Amino acid sequence: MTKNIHVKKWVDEMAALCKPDSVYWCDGSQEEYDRMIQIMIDAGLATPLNPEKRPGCYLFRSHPSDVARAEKRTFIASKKKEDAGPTNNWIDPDELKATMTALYDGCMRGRTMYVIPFSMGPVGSYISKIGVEISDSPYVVINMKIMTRIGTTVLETLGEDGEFVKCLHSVGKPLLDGAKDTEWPCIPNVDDKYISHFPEERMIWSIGSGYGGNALLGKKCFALRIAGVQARDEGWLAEHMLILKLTNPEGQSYYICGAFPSACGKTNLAMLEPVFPGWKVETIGDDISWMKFGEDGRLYAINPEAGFFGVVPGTSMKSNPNAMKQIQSNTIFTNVGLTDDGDVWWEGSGIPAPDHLIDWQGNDWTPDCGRLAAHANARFTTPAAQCPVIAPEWEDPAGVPISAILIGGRRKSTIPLVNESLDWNHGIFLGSIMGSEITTADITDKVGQVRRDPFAMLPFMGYHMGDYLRHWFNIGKRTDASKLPRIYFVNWFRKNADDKFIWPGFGDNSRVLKWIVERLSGTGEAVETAIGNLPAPGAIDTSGTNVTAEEMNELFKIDKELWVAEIASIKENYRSYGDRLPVELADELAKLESKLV
Ligand code: SAT
Ligand code: MN
Repeated sequence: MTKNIHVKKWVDEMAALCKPDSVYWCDGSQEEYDRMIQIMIDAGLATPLNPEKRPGCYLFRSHPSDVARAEKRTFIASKKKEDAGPTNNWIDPDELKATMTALYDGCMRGRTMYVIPFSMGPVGSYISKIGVEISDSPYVVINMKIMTRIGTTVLETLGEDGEFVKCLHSVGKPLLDGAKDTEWPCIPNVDDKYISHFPEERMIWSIGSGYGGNALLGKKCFALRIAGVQARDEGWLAEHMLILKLTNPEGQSYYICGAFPSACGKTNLAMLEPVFPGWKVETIGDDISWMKFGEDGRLYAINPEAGFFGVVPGTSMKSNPNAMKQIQSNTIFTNVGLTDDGDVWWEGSGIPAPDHLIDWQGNDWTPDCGRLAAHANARFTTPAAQCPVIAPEWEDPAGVPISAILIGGRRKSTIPLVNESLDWNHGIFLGSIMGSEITTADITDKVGQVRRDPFAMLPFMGYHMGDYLRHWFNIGKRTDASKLPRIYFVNWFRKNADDKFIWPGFGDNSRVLKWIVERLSGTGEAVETAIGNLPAPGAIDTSGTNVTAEEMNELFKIDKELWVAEIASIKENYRSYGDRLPVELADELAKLESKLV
């Protein structure tokens, strides 16, 4: 329970609406975590893994309809439609509340309502913020315990009058007449799920899904969409970025953020093993960065999360040896294969497939059965503290000073391996044109076109994208230009004429990081071009790779024809911002056009 009358009043109101059998206030203890797991083992929803192979690990299988973020069902219900902007789904907040109140009425019958006080960021840090999630899912409780800091200490920090973000979540499946869960509870019909944000009220309402960002409301819903609005109003940045610490052989450390869309290897980059002796990468965060100005005028970042919710398929000793070690214990696996000896297996693990396993849908699986053992969006939830290369200062409440920001999507052409922005405004321009080519996996007729994903925030914007980019320009005006991080546009995914990746990626990306750090310290060589500063020939060390000088030229080739088409496509995208397009962006585009054409 709490002394905070606002929390108490809200919990009472939501209990009256959702009508749970009981209300339970989470204390955040290990004993409580174990009890939640036991409830789910007893219900057949959790499978303990073999303690000799994966101590403290459990496997869950979600409903096949509930395996990823539901973007179509994600709403920004600002009071005015134009404040949600062209990239968001909008419903009038009063109308949405009426619809959802009807859905919430009695939705927790037969269940326990868990009250989860949580802190995004180290408890008490000046950059941290507090939320309270109400949920009827013990799976949410255990995941929130790993992903955030939960429990009694958070309520104590909140005090009698502290501010908090209200996060209401229900799987939307009451247990009537003593019914028990027999499978993953959710609302199977996608169109009946809602993940709703009320930015002016700093409130989140979610119903119908128990998976990932739809249900762990501290993550994308709070730490990006709602915190984005708070950051705009309060003068800081809430970004979809990893945070890493790179130390050179001279012992100098640099803190670098990186914005990449989901499934572009952010977690891998955050714990990369550099190929050069004496260089070291340590991890601060793998997904979200909150940055505020310190007294010295520099931007300081914290990782608001306490765990990693990473994509499992493709994680291997080659792509991410540190994550492989990290998920050896105390980890929750969702939607991977279960081997006959009680371990987990997934595609792209680099481990030969066993002759038989139980797949993510609970069916017998053999290597020739033609189905995936693990769902493509299967996830691990694992404590950040367990990462073998976690930086000792990862929980420093003061944050870490950021020297550079990487940005990048998946582009098979046009965008070079790395491009240093000329200044802050040019960097924001590059951030605004980030994106990935639409692939056949996206099921639309726009295959091959670029979906612009500014700063990888497209699915995570809590307000108008044009206002968001304007906010970046405003941030730049608040300090000396020399104190702002430098912005680097990277692209690991450029392909050759045979449709093969030219750059090896993974650990070899440290070659690009090395050049960036050399630029920061003043030794790295660059040539200024129409699109930005590119590494001078030979400035990126490729010794020990198979990448030829010719391929390096290809990776940095500025193809005028492709850029003309690019500019036309950027213009079309900018038109969607209407009169909220920051004038600085139009200026940067005009400058680029005049330099190129
Ligand atoms: O499910 S989450 O939104 O938390 C993860 C992701 O899609 O990036
Ligand atoms: Mn993400």
